[in-house]
Amino acid sequence: MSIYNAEKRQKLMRKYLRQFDVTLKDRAIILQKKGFIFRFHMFQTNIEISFSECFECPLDCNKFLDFYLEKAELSEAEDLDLEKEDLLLLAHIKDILENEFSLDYEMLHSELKKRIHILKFGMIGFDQVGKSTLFETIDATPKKVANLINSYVKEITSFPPLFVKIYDYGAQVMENFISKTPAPLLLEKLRHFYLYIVVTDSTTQNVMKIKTQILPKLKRLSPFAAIIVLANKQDLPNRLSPQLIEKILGVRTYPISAIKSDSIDFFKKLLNEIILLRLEQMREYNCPFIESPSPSIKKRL
Ligand SMILES: Nc1nc2c(ncn2[C@@H]2O[C@H](COP(=O)(O)OP(=O)(O)O)[C@@H](O)[C@H]2O)c(=O)[nH]1
Ligand SMILES: [Mg+2]
Repeated sequence: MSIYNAEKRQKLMRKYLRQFDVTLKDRAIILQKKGFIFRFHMFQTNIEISFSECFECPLDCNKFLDFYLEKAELSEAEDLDLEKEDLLLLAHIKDILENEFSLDYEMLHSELKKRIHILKFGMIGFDQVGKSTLFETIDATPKKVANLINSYVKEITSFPPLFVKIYDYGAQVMENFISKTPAPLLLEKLRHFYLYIVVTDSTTQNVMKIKTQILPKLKRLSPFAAIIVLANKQDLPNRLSPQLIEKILGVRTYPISAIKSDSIDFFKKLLNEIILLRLEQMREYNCPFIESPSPSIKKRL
């Protein structure tokens, strides 16, 4: 599509959209209905649906369900000069506003709520730096991640209603991620994380590779995700100090030796603190999807 065409299409769409109760933000078309936010994007064929309560909430959960636009009835009055895809998008907008949109709203509600309660943490780093050694210390049964070689997930369920999934990826997966042409499926799977735990063996070479090959990619993939660095193998000689690594990477860095029990305790405490902080933050912003904890849970925390 030429720039001229895109501009012309946008202009026409904007003109036509004036008659509807929608908000326009750049190329996004946002409408609220039945307790949900529907976000369309001009020239795209998907809708993102989230809870109305999440609209303009300062927390960055970024939880929505993606649907693809199916066929819709195009009325003859709407021929205009619009392209077929734009007419389809408009037809969907109209359907939603007029309650003609066929969607299982109950399913949508429960599915979205489930997503809001899930926090995804990813162990990221090159081969042999200690990711799996740390992952193994988490008390939960590992499950294989579908479609990814040598990759496992563990689920932490001791912070209801939050449900934390921690992922450990195999060497091939990480190789693919840092390659020039990572698989779209992998990028999709690595998106929307709450936290990336980047592990380094604390050598200069490894830290520099993280700086140039991993961090920029993670930031592009999930701009809202938190990132921490674990400066591992501090027991070995000639390792960079966590202070220096933090300075080089510009990311909060913690020193550890994954083969030592005090480091494992520290790692587990760190994860617990991060989960608790998130829970507190959600309560502070009165997230309606976080019920107040029962007295027994409060005591345990
Ligand atoms: N000396 C030392 N060895 C470690 C440390 N952490 C992990 N290792 C060893 O480094 C190797 C690679 O660890 P692994 O967890 O499989 O790395 P991964 O490829 O990042 O998952 C194993 O032999 C571990 O025992 C550490 O802190 N110090
Ligand atoms: Mg591993």
